[in-house]
Amino acid sequence: MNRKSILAGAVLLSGFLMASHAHAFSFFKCNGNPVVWGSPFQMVQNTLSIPFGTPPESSLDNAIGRWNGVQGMANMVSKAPFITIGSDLSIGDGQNDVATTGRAKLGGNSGLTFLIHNLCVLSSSWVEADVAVANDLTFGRVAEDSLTTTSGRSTFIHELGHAHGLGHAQGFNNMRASQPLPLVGGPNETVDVLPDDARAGRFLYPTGNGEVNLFASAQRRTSKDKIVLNNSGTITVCSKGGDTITLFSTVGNNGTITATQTERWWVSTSNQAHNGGTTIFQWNGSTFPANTVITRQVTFKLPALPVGTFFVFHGVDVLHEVQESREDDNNVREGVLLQVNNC
Ligand SMILES: [Ca+2]
Ligand SMILES: [Ca+2]
Ligand SMILES: [Ca+2]
Ligand SMILES: [Zn+2]
Repeated sequence: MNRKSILAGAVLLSGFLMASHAHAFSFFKCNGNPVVWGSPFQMVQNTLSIPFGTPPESSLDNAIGRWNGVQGMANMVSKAPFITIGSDLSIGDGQNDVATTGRAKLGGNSGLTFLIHNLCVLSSSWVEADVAVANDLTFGRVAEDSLTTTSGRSTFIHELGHAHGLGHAQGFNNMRASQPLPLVGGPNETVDVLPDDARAGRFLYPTGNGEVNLFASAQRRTSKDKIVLNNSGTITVCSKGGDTITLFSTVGNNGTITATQTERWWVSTSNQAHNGGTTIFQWNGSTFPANTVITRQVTFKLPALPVGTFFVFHGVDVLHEVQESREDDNNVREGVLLQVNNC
């Protein structure tokens, strides 16, 4: 006998209580035991709504790859070698469907995951997870210095978190109940599993392996639990140098190991100067504990700079002191411009 649980935005209908672990992440529990998949599960792609070779497919593939990329967490999710072509995903057919569909069918949500579990006796496990994402979202790359509430990439990573058995948790993470979801920096993929999400995955599906990774982000979580840009607008300064500026700066550690390294802030007329540029400040020896996201206000005096308009970058481990699982998320373009006037 199976029971249905529906995870919908912030609405939860379930036979189980959600358990919060230590700080933030949450998961389903049966008789004190986490409800998990007994073995890896396959998602069946609906190619009518997620055609091969399209941005929705790359968003889905990215979400699968990012969850499986968490070291210390077993690879649980993959795509089935077969597809469906019907217009609706069927719930309760024992097959894990994934599709995009009209938002109205999702109760106005960006995504919905329908989870079915075995009857809870002493423990229980998942038997079906159907994932649907609204087809009015945008599925392309999300700019690191933006705030988006319409990203299919972010939504897929969130819904696949539910498919693993995670509930909502409010933090600088993908399992937040509401958009925007935070991003990592870098010129490549900006949607990734964030520290609290990774910790949850390692808790439910542990392999015992460790991971080393830091990243920079152009977003922060405020004391009122909003995700906002660290910096925005234009800061005007004098070319002779000496002006003091203050920047919010976010570093996350989604690995399992505390890392100490060197951070740098720099400017460039290029918006793709993720390396190089003109250094405006460097900070040696800052430490970031495992599974944390830390935002600080950093205040420093500017050097003399040429007249012009510059993009502002912030990087972590800029001296390559730490070998990481991902190096392409270390340097972020902040959402602010520096206007240097002749004076
Ligand atoms: Ca199904
Ligand atoms: Ca590194
Ligand atoms: Ca990194
Ligand atoms: Zn959700």
